Amino acid sequence: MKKRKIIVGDVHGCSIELGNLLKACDYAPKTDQLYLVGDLINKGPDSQGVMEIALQTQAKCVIGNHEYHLLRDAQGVEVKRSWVEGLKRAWGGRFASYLKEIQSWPFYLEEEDCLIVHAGLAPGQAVAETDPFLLCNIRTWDGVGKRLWNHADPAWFELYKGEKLVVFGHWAALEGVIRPNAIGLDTGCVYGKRLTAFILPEKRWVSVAAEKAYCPID
Ligand SMILES: [Mn+2]
Repeated sequence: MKKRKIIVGDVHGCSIELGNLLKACDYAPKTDQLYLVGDLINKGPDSQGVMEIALQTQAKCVIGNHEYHLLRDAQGVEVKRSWVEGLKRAWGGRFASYLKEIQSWPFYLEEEDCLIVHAGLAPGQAVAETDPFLLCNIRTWDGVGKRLWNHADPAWFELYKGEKLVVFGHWAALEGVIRPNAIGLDTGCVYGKRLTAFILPEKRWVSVAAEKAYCPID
């Protein structure tokens, strides 16, 4: 039997809500495959707990902009961000193994019925040839990919004409996107809103309320 896909938006350290959401989906490892659309870590209270759930469930994950910065930091190619130091302290001896796990994640996952990416696609570009930074940061499209976030530009998914269903996260302010070929799953859990899953093949939305607002909206 084919497993259901339970695809979950930006968790950002909200391990309690992730546990609640899996229960609300009746998640069972024998019948379901969990996917996480990136940004599992940072901002929220328990990035370690989220990493543990990802490992225990053998979730398929893609890299979000927060994991991207963590990896760049680990490679020494980026100015240190204070939250990375915080995670190093919080994760202690587990930092190296979590880092290794995150390094194994791709920037996108192409399945037979959907394409999973953290932020989105560049209109008109093949995903395999798109800059990974763009895949985990884009919100809007300026025609060339220089500005990835500008109120004057259209959202990337308004220009996306592909038939393949793209499932993404990253854009919490939209509180979810439902289009025939694009599903946005960041519903702002860490900001006190909801954590959301989209289940395939049934195309069902399941969401649970955040326990609290862990972080101000930036
Ligand atoms: Mn993000």
